[in-house]
Amino acid sequence: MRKRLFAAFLAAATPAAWAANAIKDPAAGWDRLWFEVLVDISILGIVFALITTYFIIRYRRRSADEVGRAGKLTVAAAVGWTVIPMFVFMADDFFLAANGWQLWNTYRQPPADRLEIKLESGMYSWDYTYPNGVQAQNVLKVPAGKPVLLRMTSRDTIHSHFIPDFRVKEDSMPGRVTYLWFYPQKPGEHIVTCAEYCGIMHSYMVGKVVVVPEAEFTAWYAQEEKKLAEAGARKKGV
Ligand SMILES: [Cu+2]
Repeated sequence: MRKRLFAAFLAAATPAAWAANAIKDPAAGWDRLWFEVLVDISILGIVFALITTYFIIRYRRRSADEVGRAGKLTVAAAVGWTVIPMFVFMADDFFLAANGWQLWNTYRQPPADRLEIKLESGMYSWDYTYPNGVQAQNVLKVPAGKPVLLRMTSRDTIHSHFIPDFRVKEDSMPGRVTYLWFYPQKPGEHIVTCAEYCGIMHSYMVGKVVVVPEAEFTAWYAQEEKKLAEAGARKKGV
């Protein structure tokens, strides 16, 4: 565990490695950034707590009738005590913000080799359309090992497609096409939920991403395509 944390910390310390990883897997990038936030606020918190503790002990009242005799701070000292801690905080804030910005920009350039699926959200369901025309509601089946991009819009109000396990969330709204992408690496199920209050049934607007081995996906995909073609032919009366 400690080894893994240390490895994550080292990876976080090199922005180039960070950006390269983010392209492969945005979730890992966001996790690393969050880890960095935790490390930074812990260090800052401990440093400030130690300084405060030292002052409390050093300048404590030693007898009941002791009167303080602190001299007045010079202007330079007063400014120093205000500005230096402020810059320590701000430097870290800017550092984290810059890393977040870099990660976001990298994330907004999805890999070319991807499965692109259309999503129309509506009160209260997620309606997916695969490149071959196959449609699915609330359950998005995808192959393991391939980045998946959702091109999203909405037929009624603003929804937000949130997949916590993949650390991605993006609004879908009428009259506009937005996107998000994620990288499912191994088979499993991941919850999808609406993260934008969209009406009284908002909390029931859940679905899931089902990641299956590539061969299983390919077979399912072809079978669904065949069913779709057959249904189309029946409609035409062929
Ligand atoms: Cu919704």
